[in-house]
Amino acid sequence: MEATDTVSRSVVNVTVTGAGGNIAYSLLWRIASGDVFGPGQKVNLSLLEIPSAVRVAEGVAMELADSAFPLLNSVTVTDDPRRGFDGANAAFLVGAKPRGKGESRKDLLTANGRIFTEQGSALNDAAADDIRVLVVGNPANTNAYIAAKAARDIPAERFNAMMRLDHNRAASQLAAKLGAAVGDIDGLVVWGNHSDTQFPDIEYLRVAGEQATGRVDRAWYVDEFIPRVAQRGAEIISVRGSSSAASAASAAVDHMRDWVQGTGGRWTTVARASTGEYGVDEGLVFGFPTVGINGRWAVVEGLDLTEFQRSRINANVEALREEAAVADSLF
Ligand code: NAX
Repeated sequence: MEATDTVSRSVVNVTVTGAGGNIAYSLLWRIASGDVFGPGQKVNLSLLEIPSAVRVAEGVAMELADSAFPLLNSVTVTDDPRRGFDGANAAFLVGAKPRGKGESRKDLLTANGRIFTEQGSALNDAAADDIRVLVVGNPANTNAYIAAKAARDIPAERFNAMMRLDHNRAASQLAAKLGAAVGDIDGLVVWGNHSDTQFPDIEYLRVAGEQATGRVDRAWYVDEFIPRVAQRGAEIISVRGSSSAASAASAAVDHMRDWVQGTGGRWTTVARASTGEYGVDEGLVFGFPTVGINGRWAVVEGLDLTEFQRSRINANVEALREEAAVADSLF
């Protein structure tokens, strides 16, 4: 079945995990209002939670009903992954186990490895052929790597990790710095991992169609912009008192909408399994410059890389290689 089929179905089946959490509380309303699949597309929502939070998800489902969305065909709540992903055309994997006090990165990967193995396997058994999976829960890149591995019959390219929030943060910072409209920013990419090593890259930046890299002060770019984008999540926590939720949901909407409906030639950042592009190890879920065409992603290829770019990209390859090695050793 062709990937573009999703938009032509009479009803699209959409699963959201972590449905009782903060991001879902914003994301579900945007899906139900038509922001992802279009203003004429009906949706069935399946809310997947862990048993202790099913009651919360049921309350969320009640509020969705009270919102009387004309496009919302049905809402179901479950703690059974196979039921939750039954017939799914799109899945937002938002729920994950956060790092507890004193837990190492390996502990975090182990706990999430279990969740994403189970969900990958359930997707494999239950989802529709045109399934698109967006992993939001952290560590997003490696969780997507694990889920893709567990879903043996689903092509790995159908598992993405979300780096659109990093991309949107970078675009917004650049627009403010250059006095430009954020909608005029293009040619931007955030390479690598959704973590501190991520590399927001302005080497190909265009503003309103014009090459604009030279308009950005190099010292600001290296010393302020890159670390600010990479640490924006921590900055939001320190100011707001809790982690990014509405902006993360908005980025998830942007990502899935562009996957289904295309980017009209504009670049975005998509983290998905490398097929060896730019020397990135095959299989690592890596943020690349990407365009969306006819329901599919295409990595922007053939870009020349400077030494600076190469070293930043390599730092991400090494970090993701280490995470993948831990994940591989667990299963
Ligand atoms: P919350 O703690 O508010 O909600 C998470 C929900 O997931 C909880 O209701 C929990 O019961 C549920 N859950 C846990 N394990 C589950 C499982 N196995 N199946 C189904 N549901 C499960 O977190 P929230 O603020 O919504 O954030 C969710 C995830 O997004 C976190 O892992 C967070 O780190 C990650 N983020 C990722 C971002 C990205 O750019 N990729 C940015 C925002 C956010 O930090």
